[in-house]
Amino acid sequence: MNDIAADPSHPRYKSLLLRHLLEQAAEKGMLAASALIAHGRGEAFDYLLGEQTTPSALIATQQAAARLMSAKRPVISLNGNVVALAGREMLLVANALGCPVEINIFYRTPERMTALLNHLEDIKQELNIDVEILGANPDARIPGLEGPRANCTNKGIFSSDVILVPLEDGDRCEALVAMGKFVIVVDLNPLSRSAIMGNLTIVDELTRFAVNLFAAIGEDYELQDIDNDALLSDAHAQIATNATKR
Ligand code: PTJ
Repeated sequence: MNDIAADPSHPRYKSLLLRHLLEQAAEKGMLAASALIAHGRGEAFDYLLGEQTTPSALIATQQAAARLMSAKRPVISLNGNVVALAGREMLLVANALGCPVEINIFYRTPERMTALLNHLEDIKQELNIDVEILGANPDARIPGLEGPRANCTNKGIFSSDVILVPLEDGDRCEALVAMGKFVIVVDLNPLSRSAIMGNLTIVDELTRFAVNLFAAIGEDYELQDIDNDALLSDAHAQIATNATKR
């Protein structure tokens, strides 16, 4: 690890650490070429949100936990950035829920799939947990999408009723909603198509969300009717307040 990323007293320590995790993942061949651009866009929105979980994002996270716990066939969809930044927490959540995770990447290559599977298997061994990792052998397709990004597994994404899709592409999010699934999105950009298309959108940084979600699993949060537009409006208002503060 470089010196700055290793120094917790640095004011930008958390941000540098996440960048460093992505650098390491890129070296292992886990990431899409545009992964760092996507992360940079997220960072920009996180600045505007104040780099902390808003009260409304925390409530949305607790609702995500309640939805996942009450689902018949929950699944967590993982892409390169998510595995790199929060693979460990996502596996812990899946273990607590007793559900599979599915690697479902936008820029699909066999080499990336292998690198991501190996990384998750290493975490599983380290944690000594038994979570099913799907995605290596897709046998179903998401209707309405072209090309490899439609690939999924019948056992996982295809037959799920509630799906957690952090940092999802807007088209695929829309296609999953059209399949009748309850789609939980995590995206720092409240203006993104995924954020708007999802049934429940958590506008928060992925690693903060992952810690909060794990803490909420097993708690007794009552399922509420979700007004996703109101959650997005809260995020817009937070950004507007922060942007006009100085
Ligand atoms: O691994 P792959 O092939 O599936 O590709 C993954 C990426 C993320 C590269 C791909 O899905 C992509 O290009 O995504 P987009 O369309 O750039 O969207 C990423 C969204 O995630 C943007 O709206 C960012 O604001 C948001 N984002 C980025 N980093 C974070 C984030 N949201 C929460 N936490 C983050 N750390």
